[in-house]
Amino acid sequence: MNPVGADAVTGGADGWPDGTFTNPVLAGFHPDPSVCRVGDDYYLACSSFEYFPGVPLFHSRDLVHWAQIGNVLDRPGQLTLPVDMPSSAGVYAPTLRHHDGRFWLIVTNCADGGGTLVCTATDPAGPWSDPVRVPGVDGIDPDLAWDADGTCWCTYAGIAQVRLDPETGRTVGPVRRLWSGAPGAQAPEAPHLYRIGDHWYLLIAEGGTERGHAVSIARATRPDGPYEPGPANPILTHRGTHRPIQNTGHADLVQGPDGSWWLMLLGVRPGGGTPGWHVLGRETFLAPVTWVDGWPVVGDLAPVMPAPPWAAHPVPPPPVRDDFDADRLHPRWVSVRSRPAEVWSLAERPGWLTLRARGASPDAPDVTFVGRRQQHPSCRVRTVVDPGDGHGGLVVRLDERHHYDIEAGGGEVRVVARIGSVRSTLATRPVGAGPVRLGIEVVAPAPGDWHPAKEPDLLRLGVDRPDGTFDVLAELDGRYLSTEVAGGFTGRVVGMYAARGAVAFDWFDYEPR
Ligand code: 6LW
Repeated sequence: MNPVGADAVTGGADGWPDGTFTNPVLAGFHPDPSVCRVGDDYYLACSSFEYFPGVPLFHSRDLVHWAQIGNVLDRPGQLTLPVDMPSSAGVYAPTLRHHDGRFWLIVTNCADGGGTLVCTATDPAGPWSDPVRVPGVDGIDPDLAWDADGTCWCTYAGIAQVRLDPETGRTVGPVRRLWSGAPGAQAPEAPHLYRIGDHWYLLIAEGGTERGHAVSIARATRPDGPYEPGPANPILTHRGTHRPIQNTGHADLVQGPDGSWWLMLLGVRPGGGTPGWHVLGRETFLAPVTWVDGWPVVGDLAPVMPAPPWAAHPVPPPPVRDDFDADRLHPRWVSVRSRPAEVWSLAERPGWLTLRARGASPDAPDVTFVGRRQQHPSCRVRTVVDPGDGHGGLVVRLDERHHYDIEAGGGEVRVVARIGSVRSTLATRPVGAGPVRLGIEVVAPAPGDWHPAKEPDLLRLGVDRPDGTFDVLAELDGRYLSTEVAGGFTGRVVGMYAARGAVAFDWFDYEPR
């Protein structure tokens, strides 16, 4: 199968509304996508940083519609994220590949001396193996590629490369520098190596994961080089443009069901005035690739894209409500650093999620928290919380130092904002004993409603009154829960927490608006 020279991808086919699809294909904090194809099925993994379980794993039949089927690192024995690790440390960019009947995932845990780890699975939904450590790979963004004689090459940020026995984690021979991208560009990283036609192609990101981010390519006739840079690097960047998708980089190549080529990459959608704030983290986008004279050329990347020439395989959207009636949490629910069995239960009060406080607020690195990624610019979140003798509620968090909370306990509901070193209680409302309906509404501004200091969005935190109206206790500027303010590599996560005692939640609604 030598796809070099395949035609441009145009036109629509079955099941695509208006002959288009929408980018991002995986909205919200899903950065550093790595994708592999097995027959008609595609699998995708991304970074997870301080969240447990780590490395969410998705399945698709059409590269556009993805459903989460698990997490690679979902047992404490596979992933230690110590309480003193900083946010945005932890689990960095994975590479997911299928080789010799097994799925292989190589990834870096930047916390706890974990370093480079390899896990394998026969079923990508799990269970995944305990990690094999790779002490000889001392860098982020490891990639795995096998040549025809079965030699495994591990290529990582730098761009460096070493041969590897992935079964044992032992490296073989010296580490060699392969390429450093454009002269003077920062952070050559995110390498992926592919055998395509007569060449080995080395795809990298450079320029840093911020507005200067770019994708470049080089090729060689052997996996270990020497590498010849592409004639038109970078092959993708949105730097210096007004395009709504920015920071484009960290990409992986994949072939569609018709043999055409596609790039899955990260990008962000900044909002508000200048300099622009992105609040949903780095998201996963899909762009078409054609080949010209043996080099990949990336097509237009936009929020609305021409449908690919194969049938759509939509997946049902996740239900608005999780009523906590199942005996396990869906893989989309994440916690901060760890989720030991003693801090949460679906059985203690059947039909409710019970959380038991460790850290005394969302400021604490060991806060007992169960949440999900905010995936839509505008959305509506609701829960019923029974604080009992404790305190707990809803939080939208970027990290420990940047979050907005609405908390019930002690006969009242209060809204607390933490922005850097400033922490303030903004409103309180007396409520009776027993369960309370708490809510958060995130409202992105209407298009055209712009001024230079305009906020990217507004967050309204409040209480549902018995008559069904939403009593807003505080309306807050969303920029303080953005990456440009908080820093780091993640995005917004919204969920439930316990700050004191045992707090129970009857259900949780997340509804795109
Ligand atoms: C990742 C690097 C990057 O390891 O950001 O955007 C780092 N790319 O490749 C953290 O996601």
